[in-house]
Amino acid sequence: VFLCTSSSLQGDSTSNRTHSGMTLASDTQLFEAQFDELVADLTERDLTDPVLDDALSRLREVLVYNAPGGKRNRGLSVIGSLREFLPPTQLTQNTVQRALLVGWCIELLQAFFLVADDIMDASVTRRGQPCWYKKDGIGLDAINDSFLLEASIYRLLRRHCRDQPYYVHLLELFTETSFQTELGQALDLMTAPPGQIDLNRFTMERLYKAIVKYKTAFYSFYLPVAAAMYMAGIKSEEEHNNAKHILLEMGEFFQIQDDYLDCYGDPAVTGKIGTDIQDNKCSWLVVTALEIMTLEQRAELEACYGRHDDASVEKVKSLYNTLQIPKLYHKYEEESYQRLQKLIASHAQNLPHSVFFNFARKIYKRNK
Ligand code: DMA
Ligand code: MG
Ligand code: MG
Ligand code: MG
Repeated sequence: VFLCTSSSLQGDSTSNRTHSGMTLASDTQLFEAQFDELVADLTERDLTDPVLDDALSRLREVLVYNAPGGKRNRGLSVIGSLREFLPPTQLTQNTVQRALLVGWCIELLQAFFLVADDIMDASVTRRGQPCWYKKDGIGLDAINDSFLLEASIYRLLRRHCRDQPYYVHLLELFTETSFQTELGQALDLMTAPPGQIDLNRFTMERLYKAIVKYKTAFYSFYLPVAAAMYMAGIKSEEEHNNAKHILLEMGEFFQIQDDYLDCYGDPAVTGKIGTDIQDNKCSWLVVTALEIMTLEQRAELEACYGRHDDASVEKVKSLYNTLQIPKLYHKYEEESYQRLQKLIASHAQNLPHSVFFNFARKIYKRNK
């Protein structure tokens, strides 16, 4: 089922041609193909009590609406990284399938965070469709749906990885990473109380960097690579710390991009409508603006940040433009990439540099 003749997949640049003229399905295709299997796994196997039928069909709906449709960088980088850590001979079909499955677990963790995040941030769209809680008849029941997404991770890991030597490492990695993300979300939310504008709170070094490290960098960057490392039998704390050092730096930049796109991205491309200004968020844009603005501009910002009326939001945006924030962002992006290259050279040590460059290539200059 995973092996197709080259003619059936001609022109598909994502698949890999073998020397025998056959075309091997790409990891992306294998990943896609696994989703239905995983949904069936979670909703049709072992919980067969008919009284649960409605709840399980709700779970199916939640999974289908919220798990696919993203960029899948996190999910795909588990198998991507594992291919760099292990020689091809050790990558049996079962190993590949398990890496894809662990990748989906990361996508489920992401879906869990996003369903909740959209409620907390009062967002409207996600991945080009209404946020789950915004759908008719869903509302705050979405809170329980987010718990279902999280619980699904551990059911899948148990079913598919329980007999693997790295099982406990993966469990600890997922629970620890979740905790870190939730601490980051707590900081993010506490710094942005609705209606209480206090620009003095927003600092780059003390606050901003802590928020983004915890709410985004651990789960988006360290988690997928660390999972692949454990699957490849790489357990040493030193190796993990080296990888973490590089990946958290990448994660910080990724969230800075997310903040930039919240204001300057095209919703038709990003699939989401920005809310950071209205939500009084400690965003890279506002923190950077605060570092360079005059006292008059600061007073103006104080009067219109964290408000929901269009006129106030527009005033904040025009302040950002006056301060040439887009230019500063692009300069920052360039510098960040240079810094990352140095970091990879100095900290990757025994780890294949390609793991980090593959990831970096996907995120720098992104517009979604
Ligand atoms: C995202 O922060 C962090 C998590 C843990 C989902 P965010 O609210 O800026 O994300 P988005 O812009 O996607 O809503
Ligand atoms: Mg959000
Ligand atoms: Mg948020
Ligand atoms: Mg954002």
